[in-house]
Amino acid sequence: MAGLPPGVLIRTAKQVWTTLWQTMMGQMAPTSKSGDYQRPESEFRHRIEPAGTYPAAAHRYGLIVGMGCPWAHRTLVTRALKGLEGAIAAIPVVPSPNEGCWVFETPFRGCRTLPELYRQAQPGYRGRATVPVLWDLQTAAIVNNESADIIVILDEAFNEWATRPEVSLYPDGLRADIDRWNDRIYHAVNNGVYRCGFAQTQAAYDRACTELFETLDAIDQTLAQHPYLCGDRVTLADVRLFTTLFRFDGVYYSLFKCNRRRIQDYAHLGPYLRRLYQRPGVAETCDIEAVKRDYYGNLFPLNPGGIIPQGPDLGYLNAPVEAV
Ligand SMILES: N[C@@H](CCC(=O)N[C@@H](CS)C(=O)NCC(=O)O)C(=O)O
Repeated sequence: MAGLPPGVLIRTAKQVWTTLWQTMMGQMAPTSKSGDYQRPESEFRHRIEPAGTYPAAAHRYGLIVGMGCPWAHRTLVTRALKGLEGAIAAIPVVPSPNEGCWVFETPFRGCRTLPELYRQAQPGYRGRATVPVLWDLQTAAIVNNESADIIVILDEAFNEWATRPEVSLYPDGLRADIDRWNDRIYHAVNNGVYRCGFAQTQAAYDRACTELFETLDAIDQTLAQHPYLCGDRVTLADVRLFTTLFRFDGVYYSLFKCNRRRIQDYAHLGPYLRRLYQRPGVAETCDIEAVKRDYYGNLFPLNPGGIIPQGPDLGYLNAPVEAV
């Protein structure tokens, strides 16, 4: 039988590893003094406007997306719900585990990596090269790199080319309600799972995890009353919640330690996730194997061995759903 390694080895390895871990986590996940994860602000915030620099047009814009990323996924779900797949291209990137950045599947405008493209579009750019990007193919410019803006743009600006223009995900009458859910869900759920996973102290993790599950419980109660967050119709609040819920049982539950409960064990959240998943075009935007590969394979400080777990079984998402 192999014995335990001698104490001195454990102590040395722990010390070295902890120092490295803190350094890498600091790079990957900027934190406040108390160890709470803080997400950097997006820098490109232009709009699509009729007489502006970026007017609406078919085939002029593309979405640079990574399939694992929940923020990029929001834009693909919105594009699908509106039926904009034919008018707005998706330009895929995949994470490079050794370089810590996104790389194009096939070189794009002579660039191999996304940071190169950001610097081509804005010489001297030193911020993070994140997805999603709403990219102007005509002028080779970054229109916007904030998913919260891009989904509003996709909802409003391209109706002329949408196969489902009647779908309005941010209608005037519901905006206050949608915004209220967005604020709450962003902090406690969308970013909340990252605050759990990237916490660098026990207290920061406990705060994030408690808030996450209190919010999920409250949402579950709301969904007992009506099928979507704001009533009978799907809105951008649902789109924003959906991409986190889709990743929850497969990744956040284990890798980010969000393991008080699985989504599929909630009375209403599980059926809600399935209801959204089965809306036309949405399942095609969902690739759980890519999600698992991207998270488990690339967040080295959280999973140094890079081993990708086999489960869970998400077959319930394909089970028959009540009329939507
Ligand atoms: N505020 C951005 C956040 C996007 C974001 O954090 N994307 C991550 C992937 S999940 C990314 O591209 N990270 C690359 C990096 O930070 O270098 C949004 O919602 O659009």
